Amino acid sequence: MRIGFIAISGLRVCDDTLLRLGLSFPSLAGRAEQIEALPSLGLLTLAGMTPSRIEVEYLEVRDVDRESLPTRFDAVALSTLTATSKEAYRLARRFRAEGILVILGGLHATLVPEEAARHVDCVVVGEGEPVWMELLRDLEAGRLKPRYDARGRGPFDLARAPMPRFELLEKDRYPRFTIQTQRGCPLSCDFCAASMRLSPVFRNKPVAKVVAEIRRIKELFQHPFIEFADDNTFSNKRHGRELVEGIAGEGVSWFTESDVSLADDEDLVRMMRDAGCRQVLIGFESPRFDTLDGVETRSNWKARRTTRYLEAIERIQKHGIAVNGCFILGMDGDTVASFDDLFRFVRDSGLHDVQITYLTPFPGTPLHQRLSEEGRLLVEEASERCTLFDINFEPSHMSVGDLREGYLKLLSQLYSEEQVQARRRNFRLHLRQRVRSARPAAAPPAREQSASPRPKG
Ligand code: B12
Repeated sequence: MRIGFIAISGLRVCDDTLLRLGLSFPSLAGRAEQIEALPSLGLLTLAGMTPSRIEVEYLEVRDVDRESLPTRFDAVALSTLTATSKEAYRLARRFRAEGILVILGGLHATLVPEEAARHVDCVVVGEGEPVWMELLRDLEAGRLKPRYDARGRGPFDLARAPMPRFELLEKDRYPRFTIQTQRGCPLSCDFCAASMRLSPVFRNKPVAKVVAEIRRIKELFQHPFIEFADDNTFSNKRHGRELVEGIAGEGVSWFTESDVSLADDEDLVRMMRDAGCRQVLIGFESPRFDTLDGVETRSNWKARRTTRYLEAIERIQKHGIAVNGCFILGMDGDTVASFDDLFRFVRDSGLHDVQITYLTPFPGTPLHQRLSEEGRLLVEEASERCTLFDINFEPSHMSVGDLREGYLKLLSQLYSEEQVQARRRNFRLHLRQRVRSARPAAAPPAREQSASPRPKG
């Protein structure tokens, strides 16, 4: 039996103007280049769970319509996100035409399994691990089922997480590697289409397993930079400390995502820096309480934190960890004044990096359901527009045109050389102050010493 683990690679933006504009900014183009090459950890993880009697390969397809199709597999495991789901369906049709079984999984298949089932032989809903061994047995026995739903089996225990098959990756192709240290999120934002949709329960992976994965990557690749494929690495501070203590000795540089409560624990932030953390991405979403009011559905947590955003950014960056602040434009509380408000906030916050995206109604989320019920989706089935950089809904206090123009203008302002240099200069100041404050106070020159009376005895 031979299985191909196939990921659809590359970033996606439908709006050509935005794409061209975005790529015209060196700092944005640089970031895009760094991240778009990230491999599919989901597929490498399932490959790691696949018994050695089954031959496995990991491949990436960028152009699903034109690239030649590897036909040496009995079955392919396809992973897809909403933005590339239609491409995945076209790719599935090509494999099936060759008599190759297509198994589809991932966030989009989990969010809309009925739609996915129309295009493939088998859909896996939820996390892959809880059903993968059963699926393989069925596959080998020629009785693959059309659907395997992991959600009814409870959250996968990350203490049983397999070692992802990093060795399947092509050498020298990946500037960065992803490792996952947790799944789920204690928060519940109505727009979120990330890991909490696979299984809402927040869980941490044992630190020893994370360290083992880092060591595996170090064995295979020179000076790897690690991106934690987490939604909220440090929402559990106690585990966060254990994690940082565990990876401190590994000598790797890393990046992760966490919520703003990270700033509540400066000791942890200091430990993170010493353990190689270079940047954290924080979903601030909006600096305005009114705009965020009700978005986090459990305790309105994000809205209630807006007043402490500036202090939080300072508390993290002063320890030498760059903050990449993420903001969403087009939420119901936003008006045409929100663009300039955000520009001023970012400028005055000292943020080292910033990412702005459009509110995106991913199918299967409460936001999508609400906007659909309100008749505010522009095109119901436009999954290809779920890129975070394309508009697929009617904003409440401005037109689609206002939102797009405001976004493009803000992007040009935020990524102007002047603003990028200002952010970098400000952050370098932090680094210098940090080095200075870390340096032990110099002893007064000898001459002076004689002036002070010698201590007794
Ligand atoms: C790393 C990452 C990337 C990487 C790698 C993507 C990849 N192929 O995995 C890169 C940088 C390439 C990327 C690109 C994009 N990303 Co991205 N990315 C992430 C991130 C940070 C982590 C994903 C991850 O590695 N998770 C860990 C693994 C273990 O989980 P998993 O992939 O879900 O796999 C599990 C299950 O889903 C399932 N499974 C997955 N695949 C399969 C396949 C089979 C056959 C089976 C049985 C099971 C299965 O089993 C796995 C184990 O349980 C997430 C945020 C998040 N935390 O989810 C955003 C995220 C997934 N990205 C997102 C988006 C929008 C994009 C882009 C569209 C952005 C753009 N405009 O270009 C592109 C699309 C790229 C593409 N070609 O599809 C959204 C997707 C939302 C959605 N529902 O579609 C997320 C959730 C971020 C967000 N804030 O909303 N991304």
